[in-house]
Amino acid sequence: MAVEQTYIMLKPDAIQRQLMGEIISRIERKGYQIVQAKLMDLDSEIIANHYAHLLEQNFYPKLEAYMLSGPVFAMIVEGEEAIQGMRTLMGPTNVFEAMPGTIRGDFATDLTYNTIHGSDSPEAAEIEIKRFFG
Ligand code: DAT
Ligand code: MG
Repeated sequence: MAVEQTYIMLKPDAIQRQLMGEIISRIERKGYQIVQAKLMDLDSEIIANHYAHLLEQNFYPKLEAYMLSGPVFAMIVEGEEAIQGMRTLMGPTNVFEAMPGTIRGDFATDLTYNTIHGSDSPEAAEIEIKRFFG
C-alpha cells in the first residue's frame, strides 16, 4: 500500500452536462484528496501528446474534436492506491461494460464521450501530472 497521486480529468461533456459537482463528490466521498485543480482549454498539441497511443485509430478525429469542444477540469487526486482506485471508481474504457455505480457506468453511453480520464499506471500518472500541471 502506498499513497499515490493520479491525474484525473473531467472531460468536456462532464462540464457541459453540469456533472462536475456530482463527480467530485464521488471522489471526495471515496476518501481521496484533490490536491490541485483547474479548468483549462486544451489545444491539438496537448491532446496529441496525451492520446499519442491512439493517433492512428479511426476514431481519433472524433476524440480530438470532443476534447476541443469545451474546457476540461484537470485534477491531481491523492490517496492510498489512488491510481487503480480511481480507475475502479471510473469504470472501464468500454462504457457498455461499465457497472452501475461507476462514473462511466452511470453517466456515459458513448465509447468516446466517456466523461472522465484517469491515469492507468504509475508511469502514466507521473507523465500526465507533468503534462497538465508542469
Ligand atoms: P481510457 O480513457 O479508459 O484510459 P484509452 O486510453 O484506451 O482509454 O482511450 C482514450 C480515450 O479514447 C477513451 O477514453 C475514449 C476514446 N476511445 C478509446 N477506445 C475507443 C473506441 N474503440 N471507440 C471510440 N473511442 C474510443
Ligand atoms: Mg488511457
